[in-house]
Amino acid sequence: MDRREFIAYGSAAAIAAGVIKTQLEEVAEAQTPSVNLELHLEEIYEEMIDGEVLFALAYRDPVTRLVRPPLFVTEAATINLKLVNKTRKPRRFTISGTIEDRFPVVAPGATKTIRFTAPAPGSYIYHENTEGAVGRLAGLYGPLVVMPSDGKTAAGVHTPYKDPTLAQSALFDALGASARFPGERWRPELAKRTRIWMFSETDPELNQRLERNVATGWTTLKSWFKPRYFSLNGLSGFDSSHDDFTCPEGYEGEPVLIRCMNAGIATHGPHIHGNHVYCLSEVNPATLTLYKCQNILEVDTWMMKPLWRKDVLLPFIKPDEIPAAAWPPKQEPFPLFYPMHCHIEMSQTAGGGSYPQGLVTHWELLGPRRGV
Ligand SMILES: [Cu+2]
Repeated sequence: MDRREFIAYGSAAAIAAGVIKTQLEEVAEAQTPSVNLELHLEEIYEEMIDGEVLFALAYRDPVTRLVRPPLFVTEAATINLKLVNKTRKPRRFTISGTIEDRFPVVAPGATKTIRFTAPAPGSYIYHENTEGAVGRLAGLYGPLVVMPSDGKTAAGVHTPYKDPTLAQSALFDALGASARFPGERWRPELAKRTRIWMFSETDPELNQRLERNVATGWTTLKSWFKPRYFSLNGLSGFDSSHDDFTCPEGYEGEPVLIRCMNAGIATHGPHIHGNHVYCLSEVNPATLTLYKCQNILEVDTWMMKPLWRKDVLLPFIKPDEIPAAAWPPKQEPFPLFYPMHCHIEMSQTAGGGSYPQGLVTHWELLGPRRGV
């Protein structure tokens, strides 16, 4: 494979072309108690939003060719994960919030299958950690989503968690069954009702050191790392704002779960317009282990420190700035577009100043409640 092909496969074009398995298919496959997964660790070239082409690393699904593929599994499933290290350095797989050196190092050119039990239902980041954050900053990361085998509330309503808390149950029970949340329940069987927002950032200096295969300086990384690109699901600016896998869209009353994750080393503050979101799960800052919220906050900005995961629910209700008497709007045509942008402003640029080509996307309210 030549350099040009690497660039093509690493870009959003491969995702948009529909040559990959949909998330829905992956969800269906995840129902089996034992899953065999395979990830190849590769050296690739990736095009940044301003046209700059950088050396990078990535986990790749060898079948779909998708880089940094989301892995969907069911709680307590046995996962047999075959790792093929095609990079020039030893690599160790790890999962956020678990023991750092739990899995063996895979030598360059070697293949190893590791076996583990899926952790508790929730959102996780799989990544590489032989040199601290270097592996994931160069692109060796991806989302691991664990779904419950039975996530229902006492009232029989689906949630993404095992034994949902009282607050979580109250929220999910109210969706589609209250004046505040008219419409539908959250529907786990529809891929579009769940989105993943994975944040990261890139400093070309680090990528160039890796390409030249010289010392990365990883022990002092925090003192010199200066990101020039900020990404959402590996995309930035215009690309992340128009990506089918990234932008939540739907009609009024079709709530979407957004699994936010931060693979980088910068703290991010996603901020959303149109609707507020409800925080469902967070991580313990010291251990990075997940917990389900006992008290659900309604927020328009939420903090994402390195390796944090936070699930939030975007309710898809009538935006507050539109008076009830003026709903549905007649002068402003649907769809209504609302931005999500990181409120830590350095992340809104690319290449040191090109705005707004950083960590940004939008969500689309396609129309009023369907069928009523
Ligand atoms: Cu704003």
